[in-house]
Amino acid sequence: SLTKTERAIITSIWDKMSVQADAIGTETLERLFSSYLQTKTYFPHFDLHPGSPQLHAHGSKVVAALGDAVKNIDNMQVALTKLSDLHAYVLRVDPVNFKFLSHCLLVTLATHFPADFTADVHAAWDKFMSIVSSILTEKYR
Ligand code: ZNH
Repeated sequence: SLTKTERAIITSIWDKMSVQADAIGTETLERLFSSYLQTKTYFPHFDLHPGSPQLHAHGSKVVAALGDAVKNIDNMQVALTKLSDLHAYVLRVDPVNFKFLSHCLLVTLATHFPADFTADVHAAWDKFMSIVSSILTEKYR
């Protein structure tokens, strides 16, 4: 689980990214769909061209969900229950894709906040995203 220092790092980066949630979520998805083409297969009903309204809307939702996790950092499992059910039972996203999405978010954070993105910040966010990802994939058979 996350140390006190890691929690502080995650919260402080969240404060910066929350005010540009749309831009960060959209860029994360643009990077995901251009680097890991197979991830597009989960969104046959979306217009996935860079900057599309659906990309913006979905990117904002994903970042908002990360915000819920940050705000409930001591109780993430409970906060993410509904999303965990959705990904496991309805969407059935192959867990490997969570690693790709996490990577794309980290790259996006690094480009938006270059001065903040130290090795410690990188490591804390990597750990946070792997905890969120394991909660979202833990109900898979
Ligand atoms: Zn997911 C959906 C989050 C990952 C795919 N998602 C979703 C949502 C959210 C999320 C919030 C919305 C829900 C509602 O509406 O209710 N995700 C998330 C997160 C993550 C994720 C946080 C990580 C960390 N996903 C993911 C992946 C994938 C996905 C990796 C693949 C690739 N999702 C998805 C889909 C959907 C979702 C497909 C649905 C969409 C629509 O709208 O249709």
